[in-house]
Amino acid sequence: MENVDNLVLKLFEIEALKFGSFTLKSGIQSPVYFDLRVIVSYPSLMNEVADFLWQAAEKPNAKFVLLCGVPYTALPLATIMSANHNVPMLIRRKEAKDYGTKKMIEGKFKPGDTCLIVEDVVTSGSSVMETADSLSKVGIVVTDAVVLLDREQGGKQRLEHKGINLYSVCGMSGICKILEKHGKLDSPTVKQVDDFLAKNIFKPDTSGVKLTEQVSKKSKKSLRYHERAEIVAHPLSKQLLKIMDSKQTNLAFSVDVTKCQQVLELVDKVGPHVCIVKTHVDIIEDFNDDFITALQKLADKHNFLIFEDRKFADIGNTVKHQYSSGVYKINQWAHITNAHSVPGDGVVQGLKDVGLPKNRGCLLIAEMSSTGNLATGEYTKATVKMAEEQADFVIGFICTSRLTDDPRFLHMTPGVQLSAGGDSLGQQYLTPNIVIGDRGSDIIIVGRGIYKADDPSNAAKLFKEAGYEAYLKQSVDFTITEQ
Ligand code: 5BU
Repeated sequence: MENVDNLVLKLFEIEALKFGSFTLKSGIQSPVYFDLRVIVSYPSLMNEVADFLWQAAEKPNAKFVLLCGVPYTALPLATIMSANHNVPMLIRRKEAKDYGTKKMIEGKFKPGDTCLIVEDVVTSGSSVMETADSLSKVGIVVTDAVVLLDREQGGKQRLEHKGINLYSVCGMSGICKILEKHGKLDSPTVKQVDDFLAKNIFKPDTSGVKLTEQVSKKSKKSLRYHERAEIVAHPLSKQLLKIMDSKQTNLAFSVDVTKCQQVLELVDKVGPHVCIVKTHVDIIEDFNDDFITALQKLADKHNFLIFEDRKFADIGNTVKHQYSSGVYKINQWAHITNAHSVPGDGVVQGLKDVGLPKNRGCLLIAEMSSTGNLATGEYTKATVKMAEEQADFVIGFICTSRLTDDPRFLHMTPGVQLSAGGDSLGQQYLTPNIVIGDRGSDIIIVGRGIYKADDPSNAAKLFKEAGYEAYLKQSVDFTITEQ
């Protein structure tokens, strides 16, 4: 077994460790970049790295009966460890598409099994956390993770905060020392790396906080959908952001008509232009289970999520039943639902009990579009706090403007028409440009503006274009690299 100095020198030689000026995924300039993807071209080095990883986890006595590599670079490393030490492996699917119908974890396991997560580089720790979240959703226990290179930017502490010990083969400062000792790095570069580390630490607790600080310091703009899709932890948010990115739309269609056939016809016409179809199933006169099957087929055909606008507002025990039983059994088919925060966080907890096992997500109603509504000020603030505390299930808000810069939360705004105004019952309308561009929301929710139009498909296309254009103006496309 060679020592760590030799390993670091080899990684430097094959340019897996690079020094210079790099734009990271977050938009931050970094003097160092680790690109471990290249090691697949050096099989004997891969073997060595796998050995180092095994030792790093074995020495402190990490407890595990399974291994799982974080896709993609760590997959071959975990495979070698698994084969060499005869420890079964799991594969976590990276793609969120079709989530809900496909298994996210491949391989054999039983609830309570312990699993070691294997990773190539840790920065904030969010990729390890995401993998741990997916594993724990199916009952696998994760207490340990091992990484080849720790960028020493707070990832270890953040993981510890979540109950995961991180063992590393080497850290950023150790790497610099070794390379300096062997004449590969000069001291100004080492100093630059030290300065960078001192200023760029991810704080424990809220994922994405550091990133957001950086983004909002640069501008008040938000990240592009594809960048947010990489950051968010909830698979549904990921799926939604990917749909928004690929279909170039931030339009949710509120199909508030009262016959199944009408709903289905409208959704089939409008489907190509939307990322979400929002229902009020309790206004449908001839509701039946076949309707749901047909709606799900349209969701597959046109690639959108279904949001049942049920607005739960009772104690946890009651909403749990309202969400999963009765005629509508909402948790069985609606990807997203929503709740008022007025009962306190028991409402979220109750919904979560029957929603999370089905990978559902919930929006909290932090603000409303109707005139004279009481969801303002301290109520809105407390709702945001509630969402932050239940971020494994709460994926965002119904609101009239952006409430937090935390990129995990999706802001969805009803009360949208192509010109501002209102109806006779208190609804107030703003335009897509105001909602997305000026107020920084993410998704426009449009009902009558589409289904009352002479040509609903064309109306949806106009909303889609207006919303997407506003988004392009108010978001920033950072150069993407892997870290
Ligand atoms: P409209 O036809 O575009 O006005 O429909 C708006 C939809 O959004 C409708 O289904 C409402 O129930 C829903 N809505 C809203 O308008 N305002 C709110 O504050 C909330 C929901 Br919460």
